[in-house]
Amino acid sequence: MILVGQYDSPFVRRVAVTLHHYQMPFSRNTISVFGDARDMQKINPLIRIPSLVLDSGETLIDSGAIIDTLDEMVGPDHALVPRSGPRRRLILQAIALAAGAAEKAGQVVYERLFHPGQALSKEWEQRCLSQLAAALDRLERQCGAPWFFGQQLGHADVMTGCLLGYLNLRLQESFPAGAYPRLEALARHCESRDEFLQSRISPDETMPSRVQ
Ligand SMILES: N[C@@H](CCC(=O)N[C@@H](CS)C(=O)NCC(=O)O)C(=O)O
Repeated sequence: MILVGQYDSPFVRRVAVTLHHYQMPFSRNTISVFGDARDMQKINPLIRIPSLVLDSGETLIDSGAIIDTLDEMVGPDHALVPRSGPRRRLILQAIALAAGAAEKAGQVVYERLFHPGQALSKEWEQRCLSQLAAALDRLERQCGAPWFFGQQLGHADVMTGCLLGYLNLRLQESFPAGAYPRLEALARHCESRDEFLQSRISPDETMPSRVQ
């Protein structure tokens, strides 16, 4: 399998963490959505990451849909979410909140990249930042220990851990030290795991500082 995208994307990273956790071998294609848009579009018409190219040649897009397939491949005894029931529902809802927060954070980062200075829409930036803050407040209230839902690592931890890694990298102001103690503990816990260490964001996987 080939994972397309760079680890400074929380969505690519969550797929990488899951692949490592399931001990599924994969190689990487680290082309950039901004620097290599034309090549990227041949893989995903939306020019978005992640994509996962299966050994059969089939290409999957969207982290949630990719992980759904990985769960099926690894089987229900090892998947990071139960196949059915209330716990599955709780985990999927926490993922929706964390993934939505990651999208809001990304929109702030993109607004600042594409519309620097006077062109930046303060209203849009503010709206996204307050949506992100409200999602973090909710996640903080729901978050357990050591893992989001108790004693076992699950997909909610993977998505939330990747969200927090992204905020630390690109939008530190929205995740200041001391503001979200439970999430901070979860982030530390995640980043000390092998799956996360193997999917560490490398210094050469970066966004451009400007786009034309
Ligand atoms: N719902 C998608 C979100 C993916 C996403 O937002 N990817 C970003 C990188 S973090 C991207 O491709 N951005 C480029 C663009 O949207 O033009 C998923 O879960 O895979």
